[in-house]
Amino acid sequence: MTFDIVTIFPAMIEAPLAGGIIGRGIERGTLDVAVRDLRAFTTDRHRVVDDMPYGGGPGMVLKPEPIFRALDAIEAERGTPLTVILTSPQGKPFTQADAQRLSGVAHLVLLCGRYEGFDDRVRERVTEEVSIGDYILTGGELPALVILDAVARFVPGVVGDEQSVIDESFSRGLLDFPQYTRPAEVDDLRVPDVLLSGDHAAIRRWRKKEALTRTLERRPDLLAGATLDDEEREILRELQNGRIAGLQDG
Ligand code: JA5
Repeated sequence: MTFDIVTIFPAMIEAPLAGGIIGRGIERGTLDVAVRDLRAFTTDRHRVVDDMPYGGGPGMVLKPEPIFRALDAIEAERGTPLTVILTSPQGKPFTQADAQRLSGVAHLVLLCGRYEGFDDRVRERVTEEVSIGDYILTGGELPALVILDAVARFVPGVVGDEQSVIDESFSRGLLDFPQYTRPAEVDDLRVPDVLLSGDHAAIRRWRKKEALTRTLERRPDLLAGATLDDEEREILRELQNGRIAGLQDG
């Protein structure tokens, strides 16, 4: 899968992509990321990419022509109509389902905003406008990296166990249960006894209870969309009744 990322800060994109699972995907050729410096698509001596907003107001707006030229160049090079993603707080919330769906597109263009954002006419060339959360950032580079990371995980060969990536996206809907590794005690902090018990049924039930407890406390909105098995539904009922009958450790 190929990504073209258009930015005025190429180093902000290149450095984080050098390491980790995504970096390995690029090294192997499973992923191809082309970082495009927006200033390379200016035609003036000072390589200006921004200008004052019509109607007045604070800050600057990204000029449309360099972006149109960048998209024309990418389209000419790739030889296909482009799928262009723009990140902004005005976009539709970007979800795990979006990440999986977009991983089926051979080639994505990510436009990184700066200043007060884009001249709205750029949206004529945008396929989808997405938000990664309800907060303001100084630019679209970090959201572009977030989207690339979430999408690239679904590309076959990027993450070791492909099936587990797919399974995760279906079976989740609850927050993860707590994880522990050795040692069994550190600074007086003990791993829950049930995890050392060897009782696999008890461990499974404990993990379900912990996942449900976390979800109920932190993200109750997720419960409406979660697929629960019979045991999880029973545990949830008990938690909602403020009871914990029949459970170890809690
Ligand atoms: C800021 C110029 O969903 C959170 C987001 C904040 C933000 C995004 S997405 N893009 C930009 C931007 O600022 O382009």
